[in-house]
Amino acid sequence: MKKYLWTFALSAIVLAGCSKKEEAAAPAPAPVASAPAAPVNAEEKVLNIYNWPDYVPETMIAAFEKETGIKVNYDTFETNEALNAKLVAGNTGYDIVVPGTSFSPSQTEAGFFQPLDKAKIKNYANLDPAIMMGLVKADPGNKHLVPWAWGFTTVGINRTKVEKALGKMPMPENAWDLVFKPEYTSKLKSCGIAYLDSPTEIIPPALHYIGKDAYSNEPADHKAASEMLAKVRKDVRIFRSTMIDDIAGGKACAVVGWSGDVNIAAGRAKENGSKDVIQALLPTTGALIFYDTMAITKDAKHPNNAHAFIDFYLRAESGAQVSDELSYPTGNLAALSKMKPEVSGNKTIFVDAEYAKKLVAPGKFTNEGRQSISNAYNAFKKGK
Ligand code: N2P
Repeated sequence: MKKYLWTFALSAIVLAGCSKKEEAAAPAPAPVASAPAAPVNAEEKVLNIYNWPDYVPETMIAAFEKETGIKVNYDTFETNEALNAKLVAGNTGYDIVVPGTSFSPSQTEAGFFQPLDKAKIKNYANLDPAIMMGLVKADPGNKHLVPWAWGFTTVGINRTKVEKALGKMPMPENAWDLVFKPEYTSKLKSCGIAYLDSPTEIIPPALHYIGKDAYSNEPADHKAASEMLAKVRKDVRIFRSTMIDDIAGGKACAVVGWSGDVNIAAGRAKENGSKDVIQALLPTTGALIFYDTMAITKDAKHPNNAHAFIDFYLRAESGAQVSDELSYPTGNLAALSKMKPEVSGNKTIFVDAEYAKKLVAPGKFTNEGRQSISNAYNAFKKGK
């Protein structure tokens, strides 16, 4: 059983010798030993974070900067592949990165991250022990990874547009049919089908759909997934990982996307005055769960600031703000009682125990497996 058991419980810089003037005025040069010692944690007040787009509440970074005086440089990446390439190349310049579960085990194993100093993260206690237990397989001893948020890859739809495009054809029992079965995609292409643009986001659900292990490392399985996908290739118009605007703005009516992003799109469409019903679906055969986690890079220049940010993020209030504004659970148990009831009660954000059983647990790709997945995806995308 190679799958993980994921459970759902459900200072200013103090410079040494800063008083140069006084020293110069002193009758005799002060011995070096008497100069004020630099605190071990002296660090420029900067923090470089690399995270997914649409994943942090608007005011959170500014609030952290205001409280700590630490200036945050916040950059984003759209795929695990992009983050992984940076980590493999080394010297990322980032202090905190946020890998997903299909990549974090091998990255942790490769030594890309430094162990956390939990004594500096007092809010660590807010984390859900069940989720931390689930992360142990990816990160033995929970030494490097702290949950940012989790969700699942699923089918998202603009139900209003989908029903119109299907006409007399009823909605399928299995929602994956909408994006993987030619009978449906040939109709939905008129209102727009969008896929996440990443091999490791599309091949796993395709494998799952054809009844194979979603995290298979077997090239023959990848080929079979690619062949299934080839049948719907001409109907898929958009490949984009940041597809919130495509859904909210009406360019896409059926997507292979992330649960929270579909919920964000639903909220954005409503704000823009749309009456269309936009939903993250819970396919009868299950959706694919992911956990995105914070890690401090091994060569981080600002590890203390990174710990300070992780501690800030793990406040119950921060976790509640993330779920309230971005429709993703964070793994912060203490946050649950602080969030809006319509968020904690939303079954497409916090799935119920019954559906949780259907969620496909994350798996681990080997480097060879990932290469083969990439080949299969590229062949499909190029329409070969
Ligand atoms: C971006 C959410 C990223 C989730 N809004 C996929 N790991």
